[in-house]
Amino acid sequence: MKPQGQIPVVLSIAGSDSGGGAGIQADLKTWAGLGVFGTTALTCVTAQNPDEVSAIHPVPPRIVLAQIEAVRRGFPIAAVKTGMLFSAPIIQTVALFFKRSRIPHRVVDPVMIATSGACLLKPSAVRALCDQLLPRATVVTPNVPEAEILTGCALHSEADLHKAACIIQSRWGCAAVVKGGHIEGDRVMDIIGIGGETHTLVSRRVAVAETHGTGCTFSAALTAFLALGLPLLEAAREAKRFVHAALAQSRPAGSHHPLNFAARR
Ligand code: PXL
Repeated sequence: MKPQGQIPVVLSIAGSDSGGGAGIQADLKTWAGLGVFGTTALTCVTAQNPDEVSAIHPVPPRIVLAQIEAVRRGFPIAAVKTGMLFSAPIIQTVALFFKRSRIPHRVVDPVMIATSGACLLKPSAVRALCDQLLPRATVVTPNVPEAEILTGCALHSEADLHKAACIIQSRWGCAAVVKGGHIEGDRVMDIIGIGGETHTLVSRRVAVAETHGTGCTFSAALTAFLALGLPLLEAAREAKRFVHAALAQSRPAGSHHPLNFAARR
């Protein structure tokens, strides 16, 4: 049967991961299976595989803007996500776009450090992220180390994650999904702060050798489900289910274990 009607268009403003597991590549692979049409504005070219980032080449902010504007002129963008933004001038460019464009769903994945340890956001750009982008986000999706930097609090427990989700909501007026994967335990708790309340999403921890790209994939899936019309809490629940299946059904690729973007949920 031929699908009917319009397909929602989504935009990723993020970096390229030559290893194919994270960044723009993860976003497009996620979106291909979820029934949305993915478009991109590349912020950085990175040379990397899951073990190392060996080079980062930022794209000039005017070229980032030109990509965004070309997509905007061509398509009605239902939802946008940001990933690796790297520098304050790129963040300023994206923040201005958020301010002017009024796209209904704006997901900010505050990417700072790769799982391999490489720095994906210059320390000097954290202020621009907080002051210019977060106030214009609908939802921000930090992991534990990112939430610690955003809130200035050490996070060790589920109660700490709830506290962080509350702080983010009240400080920047956006919803928050604080992902608890870095906190040890056989279950993974993600805390959603929305409308002044917090909710807990729980999944069984998958014993895996590699988690490279899980953050990008979660925020991409969240963006897709928002574009498809799900309310935020439901969209986050479905996005978590997507990442869990992609981890649980991972297949080896050489010595690596990339996410299975075509996993059955
Ligand atoms: O997962 C964060 C991330 C985002 N964007 C790019 C990356 C990574 C992690 O490696 O490479 C381009």
